[in-house]
Amino acid sequence: MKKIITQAILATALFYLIGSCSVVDQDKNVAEDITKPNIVIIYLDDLGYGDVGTQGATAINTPNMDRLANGGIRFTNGYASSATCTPSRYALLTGTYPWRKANARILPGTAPLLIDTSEWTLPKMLLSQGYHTGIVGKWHLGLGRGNVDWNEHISPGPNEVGFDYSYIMAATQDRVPTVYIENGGVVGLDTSDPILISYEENFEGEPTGKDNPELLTMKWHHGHNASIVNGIPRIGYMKGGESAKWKDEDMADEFLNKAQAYVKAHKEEPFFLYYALQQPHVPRTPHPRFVGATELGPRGDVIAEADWMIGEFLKTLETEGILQNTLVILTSDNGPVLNDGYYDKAVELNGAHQATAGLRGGKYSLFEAGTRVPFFVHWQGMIEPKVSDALVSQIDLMSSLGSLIGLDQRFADSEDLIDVFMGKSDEGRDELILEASSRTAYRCGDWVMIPPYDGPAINDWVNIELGNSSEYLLYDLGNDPGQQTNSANDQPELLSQMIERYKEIVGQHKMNGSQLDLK
Ligand code: NG6
Ligand code: CA
Repeated sequence: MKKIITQAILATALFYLIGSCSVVDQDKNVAEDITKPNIVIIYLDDLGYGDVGTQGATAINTPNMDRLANGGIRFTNGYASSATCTPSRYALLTGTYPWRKANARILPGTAPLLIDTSEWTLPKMLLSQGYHTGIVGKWHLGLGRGNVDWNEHISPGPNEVGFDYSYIMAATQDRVPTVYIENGGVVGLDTSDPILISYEENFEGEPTGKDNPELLTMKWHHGHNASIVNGIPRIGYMKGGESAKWKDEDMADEFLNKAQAYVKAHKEEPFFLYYALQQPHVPRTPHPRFVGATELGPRGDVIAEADWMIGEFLKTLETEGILQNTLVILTSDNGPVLNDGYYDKAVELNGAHQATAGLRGGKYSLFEAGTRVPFFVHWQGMIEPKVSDALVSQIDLMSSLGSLIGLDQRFADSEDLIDVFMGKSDEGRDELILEASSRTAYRCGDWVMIPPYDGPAINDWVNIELGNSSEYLLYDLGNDPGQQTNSANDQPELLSQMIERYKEIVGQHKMNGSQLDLK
């Protein structure tokens, strides 16, 4: 009898739980005293939830990230939209779930622009409201229309989807072309030494990581065995463009300088800066002044380096007198990975450091560490510091920031959570779809459901559990943040309701068979 009653109570509770998941709160208001602050998104690449001091790291000092975390809202349930880069960045900039978009997966350096130039984007929205908009750092959303001539003006790109100014690397630090591109032009290019790029085949006579190990200063572990630039073997083949090639060790300073210059040039008008740092993605190449900053080797050192850059950047906002008028958001495009394809001692020197903060999985994974990332929102004088457990996603920034500056519009999958981001409410999302390499999972309240997927349970290269299983997985994150107990069998009703709602949202989205894409 007792059991039946308990079940009845549980079923009622589930009804409310699931019921609440389909309700979107439309009554969120913007505080009246907010007009048009500058907005900066500091976006790290592969920074884990536990890589930040405030969130448990002791082997890396991150005083500047801590300053943002402790002086603003620190979200404990803040998510990137995907467990890899391109899809997360696509979602951040469009407010659209990446699994809705064909080809929103890790892109090669030759991929065409993923964002349609007719799509609404975060920078376009801000542009339409009188903001100046800039991006400095990693792009990785494709360029051109499929056959880019790197020696001509490269278009469409960031400048065609809402950025007034762009200073970017095309894809990733480990992919060619290894050059900076400013407003569509390769920086420092000597036209008598034109750039040729291919992801299909090598150019005759060019050394590769595979065939010329003697030329390498960093060794590849998996992938990364094509063209060699600065002694580092990359993904993809490149010939020419010698004078334009970046120096890996200087990249962090280069992006910082450009970000600072952007702020100085636009401090008189409202501006939006998307400052997309390359750390701690591979290849990890700290400037010599950060080598040995930690005992974790290059992975720890580049996080210390990134932290320093963030500190210098904040100082610039301060000395220019605009820190109090600038909303700063810091987050990461996906979770952490130690060995992501080079021998750089990230695994060997890791010691007790927990980049995942004990969450399961990591980059590429549907488990929590794939997408639950550092997520801090800071606005000196306007946001009261606090820790919030509200469920928020980077996808929500677009509608929320629109709402902040007075727009009464919701974009795509982006919810208006401005009151949550401003610390006035802890009512975040009710539900969220998580994504990893085109596979999706469903979170509702504290519960997360991962449907069955083919494919290996672990990716041996990166040594990360991917979340593939022949069974449904169901976890109560409130009591089991490390996802150790699969409750699917104990909670059949909850499971079936969650599956139903999940299917309602993802619709025709391919729910099975997607594999980890490491191309
Ligand atoms: C993978 C790379 C990995 C990294 C990742 C993109 C191999 C074997 N692995 O394909 O090193 O570059 O793509 O990372 O090549 S992301 O953060 O930009 O999504
Ligand atoms: Ca990344």
